[in-house]
Amino acid sequence: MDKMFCMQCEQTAGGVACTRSGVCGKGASTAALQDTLTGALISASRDGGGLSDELLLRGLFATLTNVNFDDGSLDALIAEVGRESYDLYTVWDADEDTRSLKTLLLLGVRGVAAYAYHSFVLGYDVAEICSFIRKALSAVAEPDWGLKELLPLVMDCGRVNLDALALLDKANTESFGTPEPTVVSRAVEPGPFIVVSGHDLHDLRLLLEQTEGSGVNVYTHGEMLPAHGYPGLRKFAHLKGNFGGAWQEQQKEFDGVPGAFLFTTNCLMPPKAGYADRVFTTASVAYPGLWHIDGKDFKPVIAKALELGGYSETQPGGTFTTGFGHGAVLANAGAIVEAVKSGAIKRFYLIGGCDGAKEGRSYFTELAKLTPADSVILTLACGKYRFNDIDFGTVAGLPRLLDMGQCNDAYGAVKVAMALAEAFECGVNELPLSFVISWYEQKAVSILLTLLYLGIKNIKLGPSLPAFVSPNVLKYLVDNFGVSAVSTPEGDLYK
Ligand code: SF4
Ligand code: SF3
Repeated sequence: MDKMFCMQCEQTAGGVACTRSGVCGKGASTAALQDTLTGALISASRDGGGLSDELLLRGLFATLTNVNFDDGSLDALIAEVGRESYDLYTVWDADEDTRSLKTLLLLGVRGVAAYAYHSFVLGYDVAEICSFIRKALSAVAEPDWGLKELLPLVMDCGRVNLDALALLDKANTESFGTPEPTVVSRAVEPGPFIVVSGHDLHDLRLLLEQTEGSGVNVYTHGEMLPAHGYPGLRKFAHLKGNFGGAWQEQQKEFDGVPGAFLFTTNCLMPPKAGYADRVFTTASVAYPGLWHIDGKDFKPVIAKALELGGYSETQPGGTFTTGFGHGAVLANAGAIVEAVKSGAIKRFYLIGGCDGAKEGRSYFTELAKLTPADSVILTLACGKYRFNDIDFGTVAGLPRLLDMGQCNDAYGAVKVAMALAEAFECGVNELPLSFVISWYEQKAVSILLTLLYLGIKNIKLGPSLPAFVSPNVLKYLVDNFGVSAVSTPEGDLYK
């Protein structure tokens, strides 16, 4: 099987589509199986015949970028769904506007599904969210639907994603407490250790419980960094700190490291021979040859960490600060409002979203560095690794850089923006607030749709615009929302 068509992420080949193999490392057979799985989920959504919410979400999660590279596990998922697959090439071959809107909808619900899955595993009711996902998947297979029918559904996807994010915010804070500002060490202590990557806090808690008293320390990686802010997770003394930097550095940073790695969600890169024997996956993540943990018994990961033994001496590192979720930021709302009124704070920048390997992403570092001393940078998701090791100083008694959490915590940024608008009795678009969003994978697509649903205008999107946005759909986004591609850091500073 050598035919594939995938344009779902920002690094798609030539800015158009991966058609022979994925820039992410995904092979053509894997891409074809992900299409078959998606098609089977579409068929199941159309026939209304009792596909469980859990399988719907788990299946969609397996199609996200940098999650599942394993044909065997995708085959098993397709068999579990047990439906004849709707042929996605009828979408890819449609006229460009239909293809664009159907793709936006499909990728949007992939993002929604990922957020809902995290709530589901914490025991929260995702039935309403799943019912929208089924409706959206059904729409992808409507042969005669065009702009008139699809555009409202695309916008509605933003609304449902807001619900999914709000539910996840509730699930996380009820399960682990309200995040508190926390300084996180980047040093690695001597002795055996496990590094946990991805977004799933539930998996992290299970691992912390299972490693308690074992002599194995636990470190976060990538999007797991904000876990340190939660009282219910930081109470584990062996949750020591954060390992490494941006996800796209993993092939360099993991090489030869004497610890075990556990991926709970994206972003997994194809592992190199120098460390593949110590990488484990769970939930929707899978890669051929890696040990997959089903059933959440992490004994093999713990055994591997003990076998490798860790470092004999402390590996030095600096610190990161995290834990400025909406709870912590809004606890300072009075001081922030006063600082804006007195002129001590003149502008807020929301610089957040995904990271990635492209050179153009240095834009986000440069922009953050250029922000003036009387401004606050709100950030979230893994794009922050472009600048979270920089000391931006303080303003009005607060750090200038406030890490609000994972992409999963985007609801917090929305809440803060709404609270500021209320305090100043204006709309969000009237606030001195710039949205500069870096995107890479499908969760960022769903967040963009949420920001549009909320009527937020003049979002800067980068490092490039999605390949699946047709000229007409782009015109709609520009005319109605002022969405634009990032230009230069200097040029975008006050826009
Ligand atoms: Fe290409 Fe991105 Fe699809 Fe991977 S996920 S095949 S890099 S478009
Ligand atoms: Fe990052 Fe992969 Fe999107 Fe959660 S971890 S934001 S890219």
